[in-house]
Amino acid sequence: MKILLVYPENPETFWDFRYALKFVSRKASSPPLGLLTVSSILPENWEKKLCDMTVSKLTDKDIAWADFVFISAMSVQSESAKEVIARCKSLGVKTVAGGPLFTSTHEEYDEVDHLVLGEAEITLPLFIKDIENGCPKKIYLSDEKADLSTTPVPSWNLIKRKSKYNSMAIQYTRGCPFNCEFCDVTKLFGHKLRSKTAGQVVRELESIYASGWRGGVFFVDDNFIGNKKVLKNKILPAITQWMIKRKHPFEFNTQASIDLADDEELIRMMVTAGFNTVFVGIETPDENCLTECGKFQNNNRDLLACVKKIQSLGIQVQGGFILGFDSDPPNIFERMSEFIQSSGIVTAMVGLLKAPKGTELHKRLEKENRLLQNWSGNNTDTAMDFVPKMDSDELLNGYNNVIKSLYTPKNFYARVKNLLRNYNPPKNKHFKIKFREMKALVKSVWLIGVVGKGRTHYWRLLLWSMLRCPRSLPIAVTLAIYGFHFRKVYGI
Ligand code: B12
Ligand code: SF4
Repeated sequence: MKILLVYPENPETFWDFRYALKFVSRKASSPPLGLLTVSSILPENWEKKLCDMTVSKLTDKDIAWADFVFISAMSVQSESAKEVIARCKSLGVKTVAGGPLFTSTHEEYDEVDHLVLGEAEITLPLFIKDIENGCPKKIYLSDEKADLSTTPVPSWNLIKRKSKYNSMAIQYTRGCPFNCEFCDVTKLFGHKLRSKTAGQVVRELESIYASGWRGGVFFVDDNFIGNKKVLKNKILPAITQWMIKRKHPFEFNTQASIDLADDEELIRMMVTAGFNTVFVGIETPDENCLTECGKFQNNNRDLLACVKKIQSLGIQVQGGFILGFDSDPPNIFERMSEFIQSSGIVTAMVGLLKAPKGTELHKRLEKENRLLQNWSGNNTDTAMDFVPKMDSDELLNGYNNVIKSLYTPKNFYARVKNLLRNYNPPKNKHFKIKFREMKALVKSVWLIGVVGKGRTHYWRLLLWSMLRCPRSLPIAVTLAIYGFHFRKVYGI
């Protein structure tokens, strides 16, 4: 059996980092881990090829080669996914679809031959058995969640052009114990935290290492610190030992809840293991809004102090923020900008509240008769998918003002300085400037420092970092490049 695994194209978004990746001659942030995992579950004797359309073109020849085209996608990729399905149809090749887009909106994909939904560890073996018996069904659905301790190592051998990616990826846990009203992670993966063992994590690190990769590795867990005890006693010591044995080939980033700030020992252990960046869902500085969306882990704490603490111990914080809650007070826009500006969160994804299908928010708004169109899948687009409590124009204007104020060169560079004043980068004896990074620096000098908007701010930042915190100079350049991407995406 010949299987072509296809990851459709992404539109331009905040997180696709396309303009920043050009500086380091990369095309995508990370490979499609879902498809690599699916491939590892397929029978060994089936032939497999991967086409990640972010890094390479999908040709008719590729499609015609396959007995089945397996497609995985997020909602944001729906347009490209539909095109791929139509192309397969016209070439007479059967399609199999799974992953978040199809799991949350499968009723919109009648043209797909086989919808294998939910977690592949559960539904894919049923499909394989039916294929082998010549009676595959249209749809495979299950509420059962996989036991990750039996998930095989993803098929890294399928990635032929690793140099096109900025980082590789590992998933240690699935599921999240929290219950934020707008979030579909818990709908897709449940509340119970399920994890791989330390042995599995080390095997995955080893397999990425053996594939020749050196550089960034993204732990894609929705909340890496979901079980702090196991993390401290087993996982982080295992990662640290492995990193020492292999002479520190990787740098890690991940996602975590804000209570990371409560555990200094855990932060220090993460830094020792090689973590340098964490994405935190902060959402809003307003207590009532936090209560409204059920983000209780963020309530009753000094969020600013939490961010500063994580940064000062050596981990950069990226943040997710939301405007459009029913409880948003009229001054939320100023408060949001002020909070982000003084936090030194340089990569601040501010989105309008969205109500993905299946979420508690979607259910509530449906009852309240406030739903409009379907969500596009992009958290930072400005089309409302429900009727907000605040006047729509006021909300949109306020939102646009927040974005403009955060990403205008003056404020953006001031925020980078805010971070670097407080951030304490780990002394990295293993850090070597690579050719690619030198090229990025040269490109940044030309594109940001000579022809770019806000070039004086760029030079001031570089000079300031050289004098005040020379160890942070590579970070200053990287963040200046991020700024270039954000300004392009937001048209600033
Ligand atoms: C890593 C990640 C990213 C990476 C993408 C890397 C990549 N190349 O895929 C980055 C940071 C770039 C990213 C960006 C975005 N992301 Co994202 N991301 C994730 C995250 C945290 C992990 C994905 C992952 O690797 N999981 C591990 C693998 C093993 O799981 P999986 O892909 O789900 O695959 C399993 C099953 O779904 C299934 N499966 C998957 N595909 C297939 C295919 C077939 C044929 C079959 C049978 C089964 C199957 O089997 C797998 C094993 O069980 C998820 C959350 C999550 N917990 O999954 C969000 C998530 C996928 N992202 C999401 C969103 C919204 C975004 C953004 C739109 C946010 C934004 N505002 O910009 C952007 C899009 C940017 C862009 N244009 O690229 C949503 C998608 C919701 C949806 N319904 O589509 C998720 C679910 C998080 C959330 N709820 O907010 N993301
Ligand atoms: S937003 Fe984050 S913390 Fe909240 S339920 Fe989703 S994954 Fe969990």
